[in-house]
Formats: sequence, structure tokens, C-alpha cells
Amino acid sequence: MKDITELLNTKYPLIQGGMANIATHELASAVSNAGGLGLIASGAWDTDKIREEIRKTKELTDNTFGVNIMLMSPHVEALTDLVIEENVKVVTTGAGNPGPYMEKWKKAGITVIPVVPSVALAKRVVRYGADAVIVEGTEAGGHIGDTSTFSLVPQVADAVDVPVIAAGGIADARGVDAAFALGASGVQVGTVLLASEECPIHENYKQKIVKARDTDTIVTGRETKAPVRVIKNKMAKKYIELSRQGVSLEELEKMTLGSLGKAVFNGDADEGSFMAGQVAGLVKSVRPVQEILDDMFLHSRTYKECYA
Ligand code: TUI
Repeated sequence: MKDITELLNTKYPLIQGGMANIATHELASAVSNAGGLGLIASGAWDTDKIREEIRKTKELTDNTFGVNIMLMSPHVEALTDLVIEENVKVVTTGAGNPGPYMEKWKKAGITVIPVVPSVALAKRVVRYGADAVIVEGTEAGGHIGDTSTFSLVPQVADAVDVPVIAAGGIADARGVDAAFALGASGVQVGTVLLASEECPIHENYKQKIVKARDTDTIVTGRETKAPVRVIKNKMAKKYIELSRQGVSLEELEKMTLGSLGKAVFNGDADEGSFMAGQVAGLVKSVRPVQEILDDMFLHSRTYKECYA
């Protein structure tokens, strides 16, 4: 197993998911202070907002943190330069192919770790110089690919020679051990961190996670090019109905990001998009980030064996 704590400069081999509108300085600094790699998520925010988040995070932690760049963002070009200007050490990418930006980041000495939903994209980003890949299964929350973590992680681990970080369906030490068994060197988690004290989302969102059962998530927009896993509610049903009626992808995407805001900031049970992974059913309480991370790794046999 490759040691990614050296690559990330962290205590634990864990990356926080880059959750749009959610992964701000509060969560990023809490995760980095607890021994993982905290991330600020760009979502669709502009450079001024992300610069402010980066600076606030620097004030709250001396540990390494990163920025997740959502490649469907209208600000992606400017964000590419911003992370270099702000001396960000690690960049993760999602929702697209980071190929056009990788050379610039690599030249600036940034560690680049794209999220990939397939073997083909994993191979491509490694050719472009990715330092590791986050392999995200369809169990994950938010925008997802089609293949499950259990099937995809070992296939990517066989196909590339960089460390693999597993994502999708991981919320406790059993998930960490399973990820290691499948050939991963670390994990990325999102859903379990939604139910953390430091996560800056509406209390109703946290309660949705804590109360969710195994079958409570649904994927909207499978027929469009942007499938998104959310907790089932009125909004999810409306989205599915509209996409069946052939409403444009652009309209649907705008609606999704707007309704994510309604979930995150207002806790709007009917109109919000409560993005979450299938593992929400395993999350039973809201805990401090430190407790969540310690629990995941101090109970993981593989972590104890490899990092003792
Ligand atoms: O990006 C995510 N999760 C996200 S992004 C997001 S914001 C959003 N909201 C509505 C519609 C679209 C975005 C909410 N959740 N996870 C990482 C991830 N990346 N999952 C899947 C992918 C992915 C998909 C296709 C990465 C690359 C890709 O490449 C296609 C290509 O161009 O080859």
C-alpha cells in the first residue's frame, strides 16, 4: 500500500469531499486540524469568494488544505490561476476532465488529484501528470458516475501506477478497511462529514442525513449527462418529472445548484436538493470532525498495521 499521508502532508490518509456550497473554511479547517486533508469547494462560486475562503482557512489552520475545482464552473479558468496565486498545495477536480489545466498546476508544484468515475478517465489524467486519483463510485452523493466503488476501485488500482483514493460509500472503519482491501491507499468522505458539528449547513440538512435509511437516496437526471444523488423529497421527484418531459440540461443544472442552496442555507425540506451518498443510512449522529476521523482510523485494522 502506498503511503499517501506523505503526499498530502496529513496524519490520516483521508480527503474531505469537495461539496459545493458546503465545503467552506469552517469544514476545511476542521478536517485539516483533525488530521485529514480539508478542502474548499469551488462549486460555482467566483474567484473573490474562493480567495476569501482560502484566506480564512489559512487563518484557522497551519495544516495543509486543498481546493476542489468543479470543472463545470463558469469560473474555472480564473480559478486555475487563483490556486497558483494563493499557493494552494493540493487541488482536486470533479465533474469533468481536468486535462487542459494540469500542466499549469504541475509547473506551479501543486499536487493534483482528479476525481474519476472510470478506468478510462483515470488513465487519461495519469498521462497528464495526476499525482493520485480519487476513484468515486456511484454510491456517492452529488454528481456521480455509473460504476460502484466495490467494482471500480480495484479496476483503477490495476490500471494506473499512482495511489488510488476510494470514495463513495465510506463512513466508518469498515469502509476504510474495505477500501484498503480493494487496492486503495486512502479514502475520501463527504456524507459522514455533513453530520459533523463543524459543517456549516442548516440543521435540517444534518437531520436528513442522520434520519436517512439505506433506501432513502435517489439519482436525478440519469437520462441527462449530470446524474446527481440526493435524499428523496418533493424536489427530487419534480426534477425527475421535468427531465422526463425533456426540459434542457442547462435549465436542470441551474435548478439543481439553486435548490442545493435552498437545502444548505434554508433547510427547505420540500424545495431543497439534499445531496448525500447511499451511506447516509449508516450515519446515526452529529459528531465533532475530530471524533469522526479518529473513529474511522483508530478502529481500522489496516491503518493500525500500516501506520503503527
Ligand atoms: O463532482 C462531483 N460531485 C458533485 S459536483 C456537484 S455541483 C453540480 N451540480 C449539478 C450538476 C453538476 C454538478 C455536485 N456534486 N464528484 C466528482 C465526480 N466527478 N463525479 C463524477 C465525476 C466526473 C464525471 C465525468 C468526472 C469526470 C467526468 O468526465 C467526463 C469527461 O469529460 O470525460
